[in-house]
Amino acid sequence: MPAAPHWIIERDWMPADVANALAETLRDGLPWTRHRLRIFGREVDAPRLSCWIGDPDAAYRYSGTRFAPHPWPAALLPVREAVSAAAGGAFNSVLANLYRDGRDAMGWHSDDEPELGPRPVIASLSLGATRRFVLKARQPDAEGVIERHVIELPHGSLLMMRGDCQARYRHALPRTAKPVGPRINLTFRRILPV
Ligand SMILES: O=C(O)CCC(=O)C(=O)O
Repeated sequence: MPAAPHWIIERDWMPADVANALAETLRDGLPWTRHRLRIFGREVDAPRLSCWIGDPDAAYRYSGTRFAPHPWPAALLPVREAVSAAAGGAFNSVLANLYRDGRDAMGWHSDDEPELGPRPVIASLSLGATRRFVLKARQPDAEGVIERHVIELPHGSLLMMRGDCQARYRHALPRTAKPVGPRINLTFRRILPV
């Protein structure tokens, strides 16, 4: 398992058949919506579909919008347990994202909202098409170089971001011109009372 201080990935974390069944259940069963994002003071449609899921008190402010959580679907309860056990701490919410094809994407950002706390553990489970995930340092190093890492996220992989990952890096899931099928990503988070 390749490790870096601020993230770790386990590529075959969920068996492929379990991941197939989960992807199908979520794709057909979640109330997917297009979130609105505020970028440079302008409201735009997010280039993907999303669903915020969590315990009733786990409301989340994301890109200027407050999301009340959708209740946990039965299919996600064992996944929440297993991901929490892998992370060594209980998650009370998950942002589900559906990337319908290579045109859907996630722009540069850090998950650094105050309700996540200063050094959040965020566990990111990928289902479906492999997509490229990119991390970029927020500040140049002593030589003026911006550190950059590219990680392929295959079906059933679990990426754990932790420590100073959000404070030191931004991350993105870029568009791709390659023909790719749909992908669901689940980013488990612990929302703290603020
Ligand atoms: O889809 C992904 O792997 C990235 C998701 C993400 O960056 C987020 O939900 O904050």
